[in-house]
Amino acid sequence: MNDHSKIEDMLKGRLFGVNVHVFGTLASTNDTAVALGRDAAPEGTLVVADRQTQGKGRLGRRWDSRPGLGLWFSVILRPAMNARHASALSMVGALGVASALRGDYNLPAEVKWPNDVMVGQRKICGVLSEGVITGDAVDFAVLGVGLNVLHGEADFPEDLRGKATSVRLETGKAVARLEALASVAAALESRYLLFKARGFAGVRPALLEVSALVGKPVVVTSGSVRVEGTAAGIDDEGALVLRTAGGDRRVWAGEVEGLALDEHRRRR
Ligand code: BT5
Repeated sequence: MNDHSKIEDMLKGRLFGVNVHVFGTLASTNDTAVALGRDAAPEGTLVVADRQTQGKGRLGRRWDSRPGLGLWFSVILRPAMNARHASALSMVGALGVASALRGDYNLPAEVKWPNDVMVGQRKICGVLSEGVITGDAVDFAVLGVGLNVLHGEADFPEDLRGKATSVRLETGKAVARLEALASVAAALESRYLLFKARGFAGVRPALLEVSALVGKPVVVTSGSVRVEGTAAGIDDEGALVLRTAGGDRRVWAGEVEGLALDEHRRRR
């Protein structure tokens, strides 16, 4: 039995996994999923690769996707939604992964707005959603998930050591990637269906519960704009609400850095 039929078997009856494509090497599972989506592949189609040669992060960044160690996959989504709200899908994805890590591996996983899953200060998973847009509407979207599963410390490139972690490093267990895929796909599917039925408001409470930022002092940069404040929450449309000296500000996209507490105190 190969991975393909094992995965199909594991996900039988589920929306996520209705169609499964398994590859040894791909440039990016997101790119392949977009190509399949343009070819009318149905919602729930899953594209999994053992290795990506050009795994993508946001804004042209790279996702380190070595063979044999991680879960690198994308799923095709066909939500009826306005393009303006497409970024919410990353948060739904990050929530799904964090829920799976909490529920099945007992890890204190948190979502760092908008698309990182963290354990402590280290990133264990990144999520990248891409929408194919016609006019104002999302024609279809692709949700890409990179979860580090079997990495030891030395398996990360030098610049990520100390910043990245894996299921194995956190649990001490060599969890089979197929098992992790079943767990993550099921959790993603349930959060996505909730989002489809009730919109962002349906997932917001769970997201707030596992937020790595709420209540903390942060600095958000978006291009050349830099906003400093306390993360007060996430609003009904997925924007981060920052309490700043000049009042509350909503931030739609950006990079978050924690402001060290001592720095925070010094500045007050
Ligand atoms: C992300 O971007 O975190 C989204 C990553 C999505 C990857 C998946 S894998 C399957 C699918 N197909 C793709 O081509 N992509 C998706 P961003 O927030 O921009 O973070 C990127 C940054 O994370 C990099 O600049 C590194 O600092 C760090 N990073 C790269 N590889 C990592 C890894 N394996 N583990 C932890 N951190 C990593």
